[in-house]
Amino acid sequence: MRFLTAGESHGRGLVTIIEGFPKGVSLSEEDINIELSRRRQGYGRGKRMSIESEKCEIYSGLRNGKTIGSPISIVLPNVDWQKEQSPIYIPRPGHADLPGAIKYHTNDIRDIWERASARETACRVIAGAVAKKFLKELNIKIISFTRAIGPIRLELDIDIRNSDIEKLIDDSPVRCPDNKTSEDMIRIIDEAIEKGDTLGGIFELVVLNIPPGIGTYMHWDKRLDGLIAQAIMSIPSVKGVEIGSGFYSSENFGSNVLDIIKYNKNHSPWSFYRETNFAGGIEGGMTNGEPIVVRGAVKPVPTLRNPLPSIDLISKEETKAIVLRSDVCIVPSAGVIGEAMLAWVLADKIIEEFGGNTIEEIKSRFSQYLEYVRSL
Ligand code: EPS
Repeated sequence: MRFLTAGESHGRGLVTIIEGFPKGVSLSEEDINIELSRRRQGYGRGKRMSIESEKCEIYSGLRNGKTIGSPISIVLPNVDWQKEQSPIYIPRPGHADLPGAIKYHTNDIRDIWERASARETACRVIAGAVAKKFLKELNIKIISFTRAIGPIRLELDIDIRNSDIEKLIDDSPVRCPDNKTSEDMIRIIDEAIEKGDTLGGIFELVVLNIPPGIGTYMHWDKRLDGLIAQAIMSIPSVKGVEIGSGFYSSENFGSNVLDIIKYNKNHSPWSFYRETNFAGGIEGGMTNGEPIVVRGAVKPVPTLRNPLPSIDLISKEETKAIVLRSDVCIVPSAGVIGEAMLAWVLADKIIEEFGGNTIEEIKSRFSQYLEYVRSL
């Protein structure tokens, strides 16, 4: 499978084209709009998000509410479409502005600004919403939450299998399942708002019900951990990706952080299991049957209301970066985008490994494999 996105932040709209998606999966505009509205929320988003309606239109690839195997094209109109766009000559530190202007031989950074905008991540969420419909058929679920905003970090261990967790995450304006930490996170975002500054943080993704053996140790470009890292790192503003307790493990003895293998015929969902999950559910580029855990480190948004020093590309004089409306913190939205990218990678890998053009074929091969794993 692959997906392609097109569109600029203040252009007419965004287009997503999905190729290679199996036939027979039910899909509606509403399924996608729910995910789009999750991306739009989050304490710290700017005014733009209240302007956009985030209602997509499916143009092709569906018949009677089910995919038909042909390319799926989805349009998301921009309410804030601006026909006339003035040139911009002052790049923001941390954005694509300057390297993009040099690359495209221009002093006017408008074209770069418009395409490098995080508006494009709405397309990721659209593709991810479609991938999630596929994963749902296989009972695979992805949950995300905010682990940190700036220096405020959720230190508790989260039992993601607890069914109350999702409600706690959804009820928190910063998508953090602990009330006290949520309040502290909101307080530090308020501090950034007051100072005209911005904040980054860490989102965490957890995949449940994924069997062992998805992915491969055979080739560097097919390893699941590598594919996940690329997909998460490709989200604008993500500057670090961690699988499981990657950085913590690097500071410890192997005997403390390698997940001991256990066996119990009655253990659910599989007889081979681990009591710890430092590996984040991946060993040798493959799932090991434990939940997949991935973290994305997000840098602070580059558009500051209290702008940083920069250089005017025409005069080459020192000046201040341009001040425009901006998000202050996008970490809660980045978690939703991370879910989408992870859903895409997993759906793609499963389709590659279990083959077939229709959901029925894939499901039947997948359940045969589950039966085998459960019989061990
Ligand atoms: C963005 C700047 C802001 C954000 C935008 C990304 O938009 P605007 O310049 O229109 O105020 O809100 O994010 C989105 C539009 C979105 O859908 O997430 C930027 O410069 O990257």
